[in-house]
Amino acid sequence: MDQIGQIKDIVGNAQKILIIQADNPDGDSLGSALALEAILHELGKTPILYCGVDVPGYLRYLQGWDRVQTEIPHDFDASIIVDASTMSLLERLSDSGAQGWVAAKPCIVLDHHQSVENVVPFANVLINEFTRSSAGEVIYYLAKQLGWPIPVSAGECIMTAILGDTQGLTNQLAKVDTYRAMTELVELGVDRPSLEEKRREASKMQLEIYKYKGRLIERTEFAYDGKIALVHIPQDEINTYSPLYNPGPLVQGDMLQTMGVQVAVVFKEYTDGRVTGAIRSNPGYGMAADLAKHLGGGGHAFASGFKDVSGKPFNEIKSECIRYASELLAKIEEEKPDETVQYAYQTD
Ligand SMILES: [Mn+2]
Repeated sequence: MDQIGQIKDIVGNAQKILIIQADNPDGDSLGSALALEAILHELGKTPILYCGVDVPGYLRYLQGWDRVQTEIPHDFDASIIVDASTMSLLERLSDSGAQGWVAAKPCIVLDHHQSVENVVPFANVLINEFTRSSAGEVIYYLAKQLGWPIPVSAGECIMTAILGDTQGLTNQLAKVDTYRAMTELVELGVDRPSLEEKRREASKMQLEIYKYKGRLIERTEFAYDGKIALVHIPQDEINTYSPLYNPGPLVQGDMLQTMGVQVAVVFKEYTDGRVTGAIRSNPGYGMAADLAKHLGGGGHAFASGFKDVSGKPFNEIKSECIRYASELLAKIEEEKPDETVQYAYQTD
């Protein structure tokens, strides 16, 4: 049986379906989960939402976010993991001891990530379409293919998922099919301007966050001729500011908007020795996935992340990050046609 047939079978035979988000909930993962919830509800199923990590504040404008529970229920017939296919992002699930429950029931994975290691070993169906902009887009086309109903509420969540991963349809993840899905969602009745307004309202800064942003900008370091921008956030600032606003998105866009900068890295250093890095790169410099992979993580060409739990000192991790990012940038520049050389050649 093909994957579509298998999905039909698993969903058809299940009543209670657990929808699982990985430990890094973003607009795509929450949007995908809520969209699936609405679709499954229309199909007469009983969907249950789970994420091991609390839904971040900036996503709490999406109706239904408060139905996401942080505990795995033991009573369900099948599960669907959205926007992740690696066990590295499902640590809360394995730590909770409930992984066995999930593995014992049929499990579907719906993802779109480029480089994936440590793939979910118990998935019965694993769909990882890396040509899709987002898990939301995967779900949209899957629902169409399966003839599943897409209520407007699901459409809003799918649009939110797509806009999240494509940064408002501005990055190269947005392809023809992405725009097609957006068009059809508008036809369905989804009102993008009102979604945008809710998003902006939910992501407004408190005054102290605005001032903290200034401090982060002042502390930003530059390497490799100003092409790499880095900022370091220690534990006490994570404690103080993270509950109010995620420090990464606070400055990373501005870092990339600084002339010359092609890649921006926001490090978080925890007192237990953990170091995480959020990596973003500019168009033409799609090296984020490669850099993250080298540092033990993964993701997309323009947005990725890693987590180092080896206990290595922060400065070592940072140096290695700068070294490898410089190497990747040098490689990209080597492959680009050199306009100054051509110009010199023509005038000679
Ligand atoms: Mn995604």
